[in-house]
Amino acid sequence: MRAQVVIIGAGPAGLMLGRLLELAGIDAVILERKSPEYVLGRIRAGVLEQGTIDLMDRAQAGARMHAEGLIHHGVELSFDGDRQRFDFTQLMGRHVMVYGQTEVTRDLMAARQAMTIYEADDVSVHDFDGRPWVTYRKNGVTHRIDCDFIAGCDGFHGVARASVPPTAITTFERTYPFGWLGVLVDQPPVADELIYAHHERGFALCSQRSATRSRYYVQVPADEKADAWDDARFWDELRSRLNPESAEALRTGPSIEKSVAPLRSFVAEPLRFGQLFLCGDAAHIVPPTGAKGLNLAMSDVAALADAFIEHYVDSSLAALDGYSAKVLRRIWKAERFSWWMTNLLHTFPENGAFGRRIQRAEFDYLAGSVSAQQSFAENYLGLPL
Ligand code: RFL
Ligand code: PHB
Repeated sequence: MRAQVVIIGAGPAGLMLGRLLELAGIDAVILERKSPEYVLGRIRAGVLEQGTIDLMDRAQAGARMHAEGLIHHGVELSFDGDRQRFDFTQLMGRHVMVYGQTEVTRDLMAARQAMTIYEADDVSVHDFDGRPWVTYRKNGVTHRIDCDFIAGCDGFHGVARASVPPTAITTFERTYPFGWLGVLVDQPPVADELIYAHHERGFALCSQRSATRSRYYVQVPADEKADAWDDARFWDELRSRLNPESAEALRTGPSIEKSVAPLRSFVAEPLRFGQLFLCGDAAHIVPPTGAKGLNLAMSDVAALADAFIEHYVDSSLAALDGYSAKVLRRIWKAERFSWWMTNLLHTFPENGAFGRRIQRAEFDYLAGSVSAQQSFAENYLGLPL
């Protein structure tokens, strides 16, 4: 088989890239290791920046998002029970949308007309410095696809980045000694807007998926197992980290999903190796605190799709040549913001009493300075593409 572009991974990055290319008349095949049901079962991001909303519209996949997504005009930060609301509309004249990654993925799957090969085993990339080809195994039979380009949209543990010779790639990484234990529950959210809370016992986040479904997280040690937390223990811990009014308003119930996600900052450089390009979590990871991971994946995809279109339509390689440097500048800014927000709100016992006082001073500065609030809002809402 032959295709112009082979995309590895049918997460949000791969599906969006595939959709933008098919709308431009470019023949792109997606290879995904898991089944569609498995991909849709992963509960992840919940906050979409305007750039992501616009991209869903460009992909002609935005109708349900506009009907069901919740527009959020602000967010609350709370520090040891003291609350500060950030009014996005007033500070920046913009907003975000709460719409689950699962739904984004479902809408992109439904919009796609071209071929996605699910349950493709042993995907491997060949000769990406020359004329690339990709092999995979399906139902025990090995297949080969010859192509012009390969897009590695296969997440942090994927095969694309791992196939690059170590001497050709530099990686930058910070792991945090904690993760987030997340719970999904069919109960109305504790508040209309998201609450990011710092407490001596650790960070907590109150998020939501709809008027009747909520998503909550608490900071736990990195090696914590979700099984060690029955629902009662989770709700008690979450309540203890919130301000008293929110703790009182919390509506609990049986969890419908519970999992621990590790926190990591990671960037690979460059993001192009011959005819192989990296996009999304295959290229970078941010801790989820700034709600940037999915949005950053989407902004990589927008740049790469435009570069492929420029190549096939205008016969120009300039945008493909510029892809890595262009997106890395934006990636590092999102890394900085996610790292900063993680440092502000989590408990780092190793930083001691001095570290806590600095965190408190940072919070007080944010609470008291309109310029600091604007800077926060500008980053949270998403920097320009
Ligand atoms: P994905 O979603 O990991 O998809 C990669 C796909 O590639 C497949 N794959 C392979 N296929 C074929 N062959 C192989 N060898 C393969 N190896 C892997 C996988 O099965 C998968 O289907 O990466 P992508 O598309 O780059 O998307 C990135 C986002 O998923 C991620 O950045 C966000 O979920 C991060 N994130 C958040 N981002 C936000 O923008 N806002 C948020 O509010 C937000 N909250 C979160 C988050 C991530 C979290 N976790 C679990 C890490 C909250 C959490 C808890
Ligand atoms: C979520 O709803 O899952 C979510 C929201 C905001 C974040 C991270 C995760 O910063």
